[in-house]
Formats: sequence, structure tokens, C-alpha cells
Amino acid sequence: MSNSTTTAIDIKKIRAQFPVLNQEVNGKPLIYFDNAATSQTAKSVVDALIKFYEKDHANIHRGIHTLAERSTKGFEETRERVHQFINSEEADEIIFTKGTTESINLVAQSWGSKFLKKGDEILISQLEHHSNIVPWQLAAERTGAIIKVIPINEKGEILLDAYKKLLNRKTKLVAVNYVSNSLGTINPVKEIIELAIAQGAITMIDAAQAAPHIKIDVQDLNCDFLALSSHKMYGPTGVGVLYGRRDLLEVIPPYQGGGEMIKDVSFNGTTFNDIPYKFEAGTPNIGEVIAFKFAMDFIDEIGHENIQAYEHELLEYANSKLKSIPGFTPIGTADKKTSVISFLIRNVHPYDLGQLLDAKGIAVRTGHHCTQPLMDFLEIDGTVRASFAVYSTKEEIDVFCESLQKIVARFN
Ligand code: C6P
Repeated sequence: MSNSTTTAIDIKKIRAQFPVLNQEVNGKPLIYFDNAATSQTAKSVVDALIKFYEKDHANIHRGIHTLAERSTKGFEETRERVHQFINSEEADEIIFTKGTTESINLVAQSWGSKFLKKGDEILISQLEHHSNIVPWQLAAERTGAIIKVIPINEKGEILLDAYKKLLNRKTKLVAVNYVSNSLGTINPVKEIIELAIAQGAITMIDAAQAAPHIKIDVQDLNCDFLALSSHKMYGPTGVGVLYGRRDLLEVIPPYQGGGEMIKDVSFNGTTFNDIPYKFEAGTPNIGEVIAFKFAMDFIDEIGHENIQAYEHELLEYANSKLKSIPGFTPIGTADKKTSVISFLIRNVHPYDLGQLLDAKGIAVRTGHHCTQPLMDFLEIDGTVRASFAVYSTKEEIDVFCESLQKIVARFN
């Protein structure tokens, strides 16, 4: 059978974790190919959320009553789980945030205010999401630092030689994504980090698009900071992680002031809590953090290697079929990619294509994908982006390609 798979994936078992996929949209079975924007939530995660709100809801680190102890235990168990999941040296190096955006803003504000000064250079790449551009622009405005952009080639790959030339003694920080959200390029982050370290620069890795697909090991990467979002990893929205090296987290100032992040407060002054609490002011998304643990369990039960192999098979399958669609132009053809296909079709505007696919029950994202500088480099306004997850199937790709064929036939 042309669409059988060769990888160790029990797709029936996996899809059983996502009842949301069993519905019709506009009279057609839903095909959800917008996973780079946000993935669907595993049932085990939803069950954990329901359990929290039905049985355990209490604030954390404050009460001594049973419910408060339960919720605190669940919350801290997720911290331990993230520590294992990304192999940090210690659980205290894991800070919970609202998402990747907040994690990067935290570093830009806290680390930036302590360490950046006039004339310092921040290197980011042409591939970055606005979340890894704008916080650095704000930090540069506050401090007088300068942003320099690492160029890419027409395939959407970072030019390492150009990067090496940009690095110098003024480079204080290198902030790049592990995987591009718009193109799916997997960047050589280990090499990028190694080169940054050789110049004495700090590294910030935006792993929002890597965490669902690639095993992350912060000690092996040797990065200083790394950010990810639970909602792209089959987990709940409103939860992100900032990993930071202990010695850095200890010396940088708090990001926000409020409850939880203090040791002692008086009108004469305040002493701050130890890490990670110093960076967790106010009541967090407790239930969502607790449920996030089950998303990591879901990923680890399948295994990153199996996920990557299966999704790669989907990518190759889709690429081979899409090639035959008249006027199809792939955008981003890096040698190493996750399961993201950005494309344009001659004579069809991406928004029209997105709407016409939605009418057939197929969810894709259209537009600039929060990467306007990348779109400027590519000299386009946007793309259509289909992004697969571990529950996506070749049968869905068949329907997607047939639907595109029909749409294209109407326009060309
Ligand atoms: N990209 C996409 O459709 P938040 O929203 O904070 O969870 O993640 C922001 C973010 C940061 N970096 C990268 C590489 C990302 O892809 C994203 C989110 C979504 O591509 C929504 S714009």
C-alpha cells in the first residue's frame, strides 16, 4: 500500500488520545495541519486539567491545607519532569512562564538590563519569530546595544560562515531559533552555540518549534537560556518554560515584582526569593502547569526518535505528492527540516487558499507567521503553511493534495 508507514508508530493508539480530531468541519472530516501554531491537546492532559479543577484546585506554595499541598506537589512535579525532559543540571533552573514569548522577554529584560551596554552587539538570525526580535529591539533601545542579523540562503538555512564573521568581542548575546516556525529549517544550534561560547557570548535558544519534534538536551547543547511552549507539545496553553543556567539566573534581577518572588518585604526594601521563585511572581497557571507533565509523558512514551522518523516520512510523502500540483512553489527547502511545508501556488492568494481549504475541513495557517523580516528577505507577503504532528496521517495528506488539485484547477 502506498500510504503505509514504516516507522514504529501506533497511529490508532495515538489518535485515540485526540478526540478533537474526530469531528467534521464544514461537512468534511477535520484535517488539522496547523500544528506549528498550536498542537491539539492529548486526552491525558485534558483529564489532568479536569481532575485539577474538580478535585485539587488551590493556590501553591502558600497554604498548609491538603488541597494546597496537592497542587504544590503537582506543580513541582512538573518542574522535575521538565528538568528530566530537557536534561538541565538542576530543577531550579526551570522557570515557568506563560510561553516562549514571555521566556524571551524575561531574558531580554532581566539579563539585558544587567549585562547590555552601549555598543554591545546582539546577534539574531533572519529566520526569527517576532518573539525573538522585538524583545531584543526593546532591550537595545533601553541600553544602546546594537542588533546584527545573521543572514540565510535562499533555501532558508543560516549561513555559518557569515555568522562566524559577525561574531566578535562586542557580541554579548546570540539568540536564534532551533527550528524556524515558517520554514521548518532545523538550525545547527550546537555549532552556533559553540562558536558563541568561543567569543564569550551568552546564548538564548528559542526551542518553541523544536520541543515537539527533537530531543532537547540543554547540557549537551551547552546553551545559557532556552525557551519552549507547552501548547505546541500537546500540552495546555498559558504555560512556557525558561531554562537558564543557575549562575546567570542567580545574578540577574527579577523580571516582575509581586507575591511569591520575595523573601522579605518592608517599605525600606525587599529581598528576593531563591531561583526559580524569584522569577515566578503572582499566581501562575497552576492546573495547566500540572497537566503539562502529561504532555511530556505522552511525547516520551512515543519517543522523540520515533516521532522524528514518522514525521519525516510524512514530510517526504507530502513533498513528493505536492510537486505534481501545477504552480506549486515550496518556500524553504533546507536540507534539515521538521514536518512543516510552507508554499505558494501560482495565481492563488494564500488567504484565499486558506479559506478554500477550510471549506474542505482542512486547517492550515496563512500569512507571515510572525516572521515579517523573513518574508521581506524572501520578497513575499506570506505563505500557506501546512504543519504535521505525530497524529497526522498519509491519508490526510492524500485528501489535502487532492483538495489542492481541485482548488488549483479552478484558478489556473
Ligand atoms: N509560533 C506559529 O504559528 P508563544 O506564542 O509564546 O507560545 O510562542 C511564540 C513563538 C516563538 N518562537 C517561535 C519559533 C514560534 O514558532 C512561536 C509561535 C506560532 O508559528 C504562533 S505565531
